[in-house]
Amino acid sequence: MAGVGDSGGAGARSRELFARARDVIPGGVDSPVRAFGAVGGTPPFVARGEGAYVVDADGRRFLDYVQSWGALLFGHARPEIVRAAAEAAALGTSFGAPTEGEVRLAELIVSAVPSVEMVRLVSSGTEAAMSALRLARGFTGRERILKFEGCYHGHADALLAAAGSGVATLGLPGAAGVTAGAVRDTIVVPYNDFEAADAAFDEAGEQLACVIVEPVAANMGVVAPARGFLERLRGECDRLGALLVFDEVITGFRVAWGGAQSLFGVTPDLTVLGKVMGGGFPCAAFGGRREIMERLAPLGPVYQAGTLAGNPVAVAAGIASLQLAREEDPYEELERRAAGLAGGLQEAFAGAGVPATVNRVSTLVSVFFTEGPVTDYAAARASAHDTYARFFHGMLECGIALAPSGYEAWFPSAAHGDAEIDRTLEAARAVARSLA
Ligand code: KE4
Repeated sequence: MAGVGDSGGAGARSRELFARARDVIPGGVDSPVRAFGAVGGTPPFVARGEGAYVVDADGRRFLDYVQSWGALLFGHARPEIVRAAAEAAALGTSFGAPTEGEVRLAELIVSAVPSVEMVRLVSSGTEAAMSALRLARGFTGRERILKFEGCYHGHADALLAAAGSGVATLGLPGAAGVTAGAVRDTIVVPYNDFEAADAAFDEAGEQLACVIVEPVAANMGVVAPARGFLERLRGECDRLGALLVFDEVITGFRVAWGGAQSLFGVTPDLTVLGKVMGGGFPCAAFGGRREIMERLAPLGPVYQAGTLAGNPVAVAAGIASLQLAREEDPYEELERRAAGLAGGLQEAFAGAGVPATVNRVSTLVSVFFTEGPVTDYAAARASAHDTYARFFHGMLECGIALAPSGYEAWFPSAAHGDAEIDRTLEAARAVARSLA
């Protein structure tokens, strides 16, 4: 198996595939951030994954920190998850009828997430966030929503205002095709900005249906909630009769078994989930208090549906992923390694005299090339993303695949052992010196 070959770009097979892909798929990718737009070069096309590693179409092996954008808490192709999906598929891939697996996955989620009494399974985080928003509006009878600049909740129209992740990566104004009407009721303020949030609460008043927030921002890079910030949102929602929605698509089952809400002790009214709960398959969810969830069709008037919602193969993988999380309880070890990684990265940049801020919350890490601190989207945006691109390619040449954007998190999995962390830090020290 070839090692990492030439500098900075993909091998011949990936370049050939990318050329073919761009002929039939816009930008050659099925999700924009994968196209390397922010870092330049040609994306390696992945042929297979194994634990902490991926192997590309040219046989080059990379230590992978993308891990399907955080969906793989146990690394690529974890045998228990693969076996569960394969066995389920052999019994039929989709029925459009209720199945036992959906009940078991829903019971697992209810047992894990403090605020969730009932849950509805869907097929993507976007669908989960969009549906939670509609449910909040249906339950309260109100129309306005508050979101935070740099937070990303998928690509539903109302939530694409000032979004993070790929929208920020590509510097898109607010995503063309989104009508003024679609975002008219969306108020956007900076993350961690108490004054701006208070002003928004005063402006919206009792027109406010909900606040939707990433309890740990991970789509502007990783940014922790300021002390008291989540509590402020909780208190204001209670005062106004609005719902608090935590988007835990990334943090759910990633930062703790009970998600960020269990870490910070703030209980939302609705929770959006995805990624880890699907084990790498299209399976997401939204859930919350029974009185809210029972407004959903077929019980209530808020409509939401999906042909492949609760798909038996995806659900089998999700159950396997969550059973591993509950039985192996990887969080303490994951956090120890993430802390070692973050500390080592900060030392590498300091040692090379490169201005950098490494943010870590629990098991989530990201690097900003700025003196810092980075506590909101403006600071994340002001960091040197050209330097991030150089760092990205330097690490890729060392066989380490990071997110091709400075607005994303690093997702070390349970398969990233001490050897992987040490190898990452050795490479980071070398690349940091090349940045100075
Ligand atoms: P999906 O529709 O991509 O499954 O989930 C949307 C979503 C919702 N909420 C949060 C907090 C999210 O992070 C996401 C999606 N995450 C991005 C990566 N930061 C997905 C990667 C991509 O767009 O390709």
